[in-house]
This record gives sequence, C-alpha cells and structure tokens, in this order.
Amino acid sequence: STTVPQSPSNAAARSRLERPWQLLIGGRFVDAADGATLVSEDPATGAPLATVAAAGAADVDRAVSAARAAFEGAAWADLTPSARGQVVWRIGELIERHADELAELESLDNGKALPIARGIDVPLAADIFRYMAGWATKIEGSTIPLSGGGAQLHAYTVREPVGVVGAIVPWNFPLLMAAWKLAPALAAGCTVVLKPAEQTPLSALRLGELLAEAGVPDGVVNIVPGFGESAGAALTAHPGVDKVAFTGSTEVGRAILRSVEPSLKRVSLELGGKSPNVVFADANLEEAIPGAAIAIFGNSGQGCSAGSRLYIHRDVYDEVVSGVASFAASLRLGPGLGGETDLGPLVSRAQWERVNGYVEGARADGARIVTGGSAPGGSGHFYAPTVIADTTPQMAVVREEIFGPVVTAIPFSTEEELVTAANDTPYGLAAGIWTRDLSTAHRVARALRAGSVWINTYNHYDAALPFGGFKQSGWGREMGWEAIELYTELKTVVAKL
Ligand code: TXE
Repeated sequence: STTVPQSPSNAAARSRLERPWQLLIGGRFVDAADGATLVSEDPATGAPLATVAAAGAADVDRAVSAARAAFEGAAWADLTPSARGQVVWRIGELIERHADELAELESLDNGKALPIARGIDVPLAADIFRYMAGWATKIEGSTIPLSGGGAQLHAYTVREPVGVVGAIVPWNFPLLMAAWKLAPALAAGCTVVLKPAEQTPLSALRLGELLAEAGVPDGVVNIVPGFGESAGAALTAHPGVDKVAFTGSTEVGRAILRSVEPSLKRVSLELGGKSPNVVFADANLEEAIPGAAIAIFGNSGQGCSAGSRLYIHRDVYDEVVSGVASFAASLRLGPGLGGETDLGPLVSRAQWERVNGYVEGARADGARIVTGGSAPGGSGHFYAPTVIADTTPQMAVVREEIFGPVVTAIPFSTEEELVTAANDTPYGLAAGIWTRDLSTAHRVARALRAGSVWINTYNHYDAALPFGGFKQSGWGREMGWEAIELYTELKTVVAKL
C-alpha cells in the first residue's frame, strides 16, 4: 500500500509508535517551543510512520543550556570514573535488553532489512557502550621529566572532558552513529546534545527514554531531532557547544567548518567515501565475489565505507563481474520487516533520485549497465542492485559518492596501475584487498591512502578499531582509544616544588 506503513510484530515497538515523539531536554520530553513537527516515513511504502517534534534554534539553545548545567553539575562531574563507566555499561545492557524493539523501529524508520538491524546495528551499538565503559577508568595522563629547572619542578598531564558536545548523525545507521558519539563522550565525562537525522529520529529518541534507567543524570544527554539547516546549523554555531562531532556528507562537513570558524570549537568529521575494493588474479574468488557484492550492496549501498569502486585484475575480470552481477540479481528486495528481505529500500525519494541520477548519467556517458539500473516497480524507494562496466576514470559514477547499491567494475593489469587508480580520489575512508599473496596484501595496504584497509574481508567493524578517513573523508578517528582523545582536552601542569 502507498498509505499504510508496515506494522511491527514486536509489541513494544508497536505500542511505542502509538505514543508521541518529543524532544529530550534536561531530562524531560517536551514539544518544540514553536510546536513544529516533522514526519518520519516508512521508506518501504512511503507512508507516514511517526510525527516527531522538530527542534528549532530556541530548542537547541535550551538543550545546550541543559547540557552546560549538567556538565557543571555535581550529579555528573562528581561521579568517579568507575561510576561513570558503570553508567555507560548499563546503557549497553539496556540496548541489548530492548534489542528486538530497537531493531524493529530502526528497520521501519530507515528501511533496512530487520536481520541487518537486529544482527548488526543494535549489537554494535550495545558493544560500543560496553567497550567505552572500560576506558572511563583509564583516561590517564603522564608525569614528564623536564630539561630545564632541575629537580625543583614537577610536571604532569591530565585529560579532561572537552565539555558540551554537539553530535549530528545521519540516517544510514541511526542508532549506531548516535552510539559511536554518545559512548566515548559519556565515558570521557562530557555532556551531549544529539541531533538525529530528520529522516530517522526514532531509535535515538527511544534510546533517550532508556538513559535515566541506566543512571544518566538529567541534562547529560539531550536529543533534538530536526532539520539540518535549522536545528543542525543552530547546534554547530552555538557558542555554548565546545565540540561538534559530525557524520554525514562532505558538503555539510565543509559548512560545519565555516560555522565553527568564529569560535574555533573542536570538530571531528566522518564524511563520505568512494572506497576501492581490489580483486587480484590469485584471490579466492569463492570468497571475493560474494565479499565484493556485500561490500557494496549491504545496507543498500548506504554506507560510508561501501566498496563502490571494484578494481578487478584483467585475468579474472569477466568471471568476477558476472559473479557479482548474479549475486546482485539473486538479492531479494523487500520491506524491512518483510521476512524474506535481503535488501530494503533506499531511505527516501530524494536519495532514490540521487542514485538513479548517477546511473542514468553513466548510461548517457556510454557506460554499460551489466545488471540493475532501475526501480523494480511497486511503491517505496526500492532500487535494484546495479553493476556498471566500461566506465572512464572521469565519469561522475567513478568519482563521486553515490550512496546506493551501485558499483563500478574497473579492470587493471599491474599493481602500480591499480594503486594509482585506487588513490585517484578526493576521498580516503576505506579499501579492500582480495589476494592469497601476503606480500601483495600488505604492500598494497601500505600504498592505499585510506583510514581502514580490509584484507580478504570487508566492512569489518569493531568498537576497538579506530575508524575514520584520510583526505576529504574526514577529521579524527571514532572508536578505539582514539575516540576518547576526540572527547578530551589535554592539560599540562607544571609545579615548582
Ligand atoms: O546528508 P547530510 P544527506 C552522503 C551521501 C548522501 C549524501 C546526502 O553521499 O548521498 O551525503 O545525504 C545534518 N548544519 N552521506 O543530505 O545533509 C542532517 O540533518 C548542521 C554520507 O542526508 O550531510 C543530518 O542529521 N547539520 C554519510 C546530517 O547532517 C546539518 C551519511 C547528515 O545529513 C546541516 C549520510 C547543516 N547545515 C550522507 N545540513 C556518511 N559519511 O556515512 C544537514 N545537516
């Protein structure tokens, strides 16, 4: 149907959808000051799913004040690191306890297949809280021997929370992207104003309802769904925000840098990608072919590290292209909660238009559509997984991030030619290498300019692994210890004894 959203089978998710969705400010759920709302839709049907309070500048201002008061208040600042770590751990436990409900809300709101939400998004979100909980007690400084001043001086460093964090997240992994920011920020002792994407605010708001039970004091986490140009821009420009943590498009990343120019607040950016995935002639094709297909078609291609440029050695080019194309054709498109679904719809009509525009552009430029390249029909924002061949390096489909289930298959002959082509991009988020040769694997891993390189696997994420981009893919690394560095300031203390 084009008018009725899918209905969750999980009773908690079903009943949650019957209650209003409001902003979380200072521990209370409230409407927007001007009463504004936005409508979140079910991408599988295009039907309205939920009406959600939409924050404006006044609401963001209230949320930042609440976060500032909480940052300075004893309830949070005076917690021992151990107690803070336990709060962060309990958030992970609560996510796990509510996993079925959160997964259904995520699948409905974003469109992704329920097994993906239940098997990837939700467990990884729980895991980052557990992982970061452990760091809360290990945020140490050092004592530093000095060259000048002799034995009369004692010098040391301490790591302190950066303060109020403005976190802005996208719609492709809504709960997980919120978790990647909340978990290290809270472990470090910061307070947060989180702005979910306007397309997918539900899972973050549901998480917000669980925070008090985990022991998060009022105002430590505030959640302000709203549009980018209003709520998002108000948050990045707000003088009460000490640090902006953003995941989204490179274009908005640039806008954020312009908006923080007067205040020079801290910024971390996780932006777009156009990641090369390389199949050498000696690769185990039984693994490389499905691996390359899942690397791009997983989450309907809506992943920043999607393996969107598939470089294949000429000796195995035809075999790999036809293998990836048949894998694509075998994927079952359907609604997220549909049961038999491998690939859900794209998140929105706007995203569908963007993806289709790239494919039509490639067709007009003379590229060959091996499979896909169209809507499979029916309502919802479905797009068939697509393989494109016979491209040239200058085509937009090779150069720009598509963020849909579209891969360009490009042949190469020598390793040198491959490395040059793979690095010929303004992005540098991730890369994949499929080979049985250890030396080739590590030599190419070293030569590729990318923040993550996967060998004989792809898109392997773990809370312990730093993730982020070279070049225009961003600033900073999320996850691992490096994420704690993003949410702390280092203070140097020198004392004359
Ligand atoms: O992203 P936006 P969009 C890429 C991908 C996709 C394209 C467009 O290529 O096709 O971006 O997607 C908020 N100040 N990625 O338009 O606009 C916005 O409300 C402050 C890659 O949806 O960047 C949302 O919360 N915030 C990416 C978030 O930014 C602003 C994931 C992301 O939206 C703002 C998503 C502003 N001026 C898209 N304007 C990845 N790296 O994974 C928007 N926002």
